[in-house]
Amino acid sequence: MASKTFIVMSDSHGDREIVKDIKERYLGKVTAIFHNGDSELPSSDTVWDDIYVVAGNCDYDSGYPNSLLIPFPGVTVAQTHGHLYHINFTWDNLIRFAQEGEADICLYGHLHRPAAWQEQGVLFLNPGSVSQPRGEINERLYAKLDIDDDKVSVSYYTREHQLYPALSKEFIR
Ligand SMILES: [Mn+2]
Repeated sequence: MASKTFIVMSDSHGDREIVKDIKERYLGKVTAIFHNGDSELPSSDTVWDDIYVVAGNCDYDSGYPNSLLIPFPGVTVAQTHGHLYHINFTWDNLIRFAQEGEADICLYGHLHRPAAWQEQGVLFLNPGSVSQPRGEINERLYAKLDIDDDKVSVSYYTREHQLYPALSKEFIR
């Protein structure tokens, strides 16, 4: 399969400018752009044209799907915010969601903390919050995934589109 690049953001909480900024920077240059929920924008907003977006616990607009399962050639992506799978308490439900969809990559958010980890052959990715970080990494971030046949490279970027090198990580598929 040809290599793919995904841009992933989450938890922008009303900050439309950063969603628009990231979209304008990457649209047409990457395979796909994702927002994992809690945008607090109307689902009809044109900023969502060409972005895969799901509902967060702060999105009261019923136009958003709770989850998406997107089969790209050679890689299937499962996307959800995470609150419906109670990820504050357990990973079991999120892992089951990914497995049932036969996903290779599972994108989530909700915790406002960047994380990339592999479990039972699935790569789980939280891009952190692009507007309201929590935890020890006090940086507003989004993520980039570079996907090849045999590996996935995860990197994080600041809102100024600077690489945040401490979080770069590579996973064998
Ligand atoms: Mn949130």
